[in-house]
Amino acid sequence: AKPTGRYLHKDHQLWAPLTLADFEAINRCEKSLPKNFNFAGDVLDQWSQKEKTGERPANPALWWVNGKGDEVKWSFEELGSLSRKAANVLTKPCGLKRGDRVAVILPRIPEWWLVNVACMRTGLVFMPGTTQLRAKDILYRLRASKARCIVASEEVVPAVESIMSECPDLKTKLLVSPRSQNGWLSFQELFQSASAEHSCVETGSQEPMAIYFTSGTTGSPKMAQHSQSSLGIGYTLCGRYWLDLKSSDIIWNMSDTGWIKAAIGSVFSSWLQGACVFVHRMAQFDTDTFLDTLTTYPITTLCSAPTVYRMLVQKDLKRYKFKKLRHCLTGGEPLNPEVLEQWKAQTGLELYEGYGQTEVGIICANQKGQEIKPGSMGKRVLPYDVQIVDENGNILPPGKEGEIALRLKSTRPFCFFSEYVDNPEKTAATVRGDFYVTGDRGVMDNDGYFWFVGRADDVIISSGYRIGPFEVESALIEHPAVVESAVVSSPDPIRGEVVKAFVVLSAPFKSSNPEKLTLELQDHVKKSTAPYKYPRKVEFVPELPKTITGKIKRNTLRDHEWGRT
Ligand code: BCO
Repeated sequence: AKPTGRYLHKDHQLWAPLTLADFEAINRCEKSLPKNFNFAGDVLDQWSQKEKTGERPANPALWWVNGKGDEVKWSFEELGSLSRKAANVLTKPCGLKRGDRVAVILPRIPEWWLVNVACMRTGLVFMPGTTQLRAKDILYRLRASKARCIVASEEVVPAVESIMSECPDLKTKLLVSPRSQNGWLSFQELFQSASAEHSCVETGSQEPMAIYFTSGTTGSPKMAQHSQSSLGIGYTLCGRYWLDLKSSDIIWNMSDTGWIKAAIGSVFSSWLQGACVFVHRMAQFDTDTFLDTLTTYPITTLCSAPTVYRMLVQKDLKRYKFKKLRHCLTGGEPLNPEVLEQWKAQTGLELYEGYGQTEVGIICANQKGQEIKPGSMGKRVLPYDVQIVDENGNILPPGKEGEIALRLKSTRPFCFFSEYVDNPEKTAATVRGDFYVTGDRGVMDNDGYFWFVGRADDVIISSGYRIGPFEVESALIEHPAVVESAVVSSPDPIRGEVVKAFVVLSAPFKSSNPEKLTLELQDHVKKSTAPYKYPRKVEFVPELPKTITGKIKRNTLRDHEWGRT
C-alpha cells in the first residue's frame, strides 16, 4: 500500500513512508507537519509491512474478548484487509463521501475499531457516542452535526427510530448485529460480500478526522473537531513516555468507545507504537471480572479512570497475581494520593496520572522515568507549553493558583482541536491572550509539576465523565414535580464527585415521600438523557439561592456541599 504522508526534506524520496522518528520530531517541533497524513495508510499499514518483514514481534494489533469465551485476534495485516472491506461498505452501499459525518454508537465490539479505521481510509468524519445516549441526546447529535449516517448496535435502534423523522440529513442507518432490522442496512451482510481492495484516501494533515461532543456549563454539548494529525500524530510522545509502550506490549484501556480516552489509549497512542490493543466487552463494569482479566491475560499496561482504581483498592488485591502487568495509568478526573499509595502497597506498581481533555488530549503526565509526586498530574507533555494564567491571560509564577492554559500563539499546537463546529463564539471564548484556557484551576510548582485544584466553571467531573449541569437541569424540568432545579458537584469517596440536584417542587408533589420521589426523578433523568449524568444525590428545597437579577447561584450551593465558606 502506498503511504500518503510525504517527507518534508528535499533530499528524501517523495513517497518514503513517515516513520515513528518523524512523528516524534514533529511533536518536538523539530519538523513541520507533512502536507498529507492518514493514520491508516501512514501508521497502520506501515506496521503491517513491519509484521511481514519480522520487524514487529508476533503480537496481535487487536485482541478482543467478551468474558463468555469469544475472542478476536487480528494482526495489523488482518486489521488492514478487514478495515478495507469496511471502507467499501461505507462508500459503496452506504454511499458516503469524503467529509461526510458518521455517528458511531457502538459498545466495545471489534466492529467499532473496523468502522473507525474505515472512516480514516475513506476520509469520513468519525463521531463516536456512548451507548448510554438516549433518543434526545442522539437527536441533538444527529441534527447539530448533520450526520449522513449512523452506525449503531441493536440497543440503540429504538431510540434512533423514535427521532428519525426529525433528522432530514440522515441518509443511512447501518446496524451492527447478527439480526436484521427493517429500514437498516446490515453491516454483517454487506461486510461479507465487500471487497478487501481499497485505496486509502490521501487526506490532508489538517483535514477533519473526528468530532467529539463535549459538555460545558451552559447549553448542549459542543462539537470539538480534531484533524487527521491532531489525533493521528499528536499522541506519539504520550504513547512512548506516558503509556511507555513498545510493539511487544499489550495495553488495556478500559474507556467507553464514546470518549476521547478510547481514541488516545485504544487507537492512536497504542497503534503509533505498534502495541496490541486489548479490549474486554464488559457491558457492565465489575471489579471481579476486571481483576480476573488482569490475572488471565498477559496485559502489560493498564489505563483506567481513578474511580476504577478507587473501586479496586477496596478489594484484597494481594490475592490476585497479575499475569504480566508492569505499567498502570489513570486520567479523566483527579486521582487522590491515598489511592496511588494503596495501589502501590497492594500491587507493587506505581500509578502514572495524566491530565487532559477532549479538546487537547493529554497535556500533562507523570511520564516514565520522571519522579512521581503523589497528588500531582505530572509535567507538561510536548509539544504543549502549559502554564497557569490569571484572568487576563498573564502567566502566573510557580505556587500561584490560576487557570491551566496552553500557549496558542504564535504557533498553534497541531495536536490541539480545530474548533467547536458551527460555534465560533464558544471557540473564541476559550482563548485568553496568547492562551487556550482549559476551564480547570491549578498550580504549577517550582519543578514544573502541575496540581489540579478544581473547575473554574460549573462543569461536574464525576467518575471521569464531564457533565454539564444544564443538561441535567433540562432533564429534571421535564418532570411535573420539578419547578426548578440547580445541579452542582458534591464530594464522593469513590466517584470523586457526583451530581447533586437541589429541587424546588411543584405544589402537587410537595407532600410526596422524598425517598420515592428521589428514585422517580433519578429514573426520569436516566430515561431522558445518558444515565451516567443522573443525580446520585437529590435535596428538596423551598427555594434556590439567586442573584438580584434572578440567576441561580450554583456556586453558593456547591461551596456548601464541599464545606467551603
Ligand atoms: O451506579 P448506578 O448503577 O446507580 O448507575 C449507573 C448504571 O447502572 C446506569 N445505567 C447505565 N445504563 C443504564 C443505566 N440505567 C438505566 N438504564 C440503562 N440502560 O447509569 C449509571 C452509569 O454510571 P457509570 O457509567 O459510572 O457506571 P458504573 O458501572 O458505575 O461504571 C464505573 C466506571 C468507573 C467504569 C465508569 O464510571 C467509567 O467508565 N468512567 C470513566 C469515564 C471515562 O472514560 N472518562 C474519560 C473521558 S475522556 C477524558 O477525560 C479526556 C482526558 C483523558
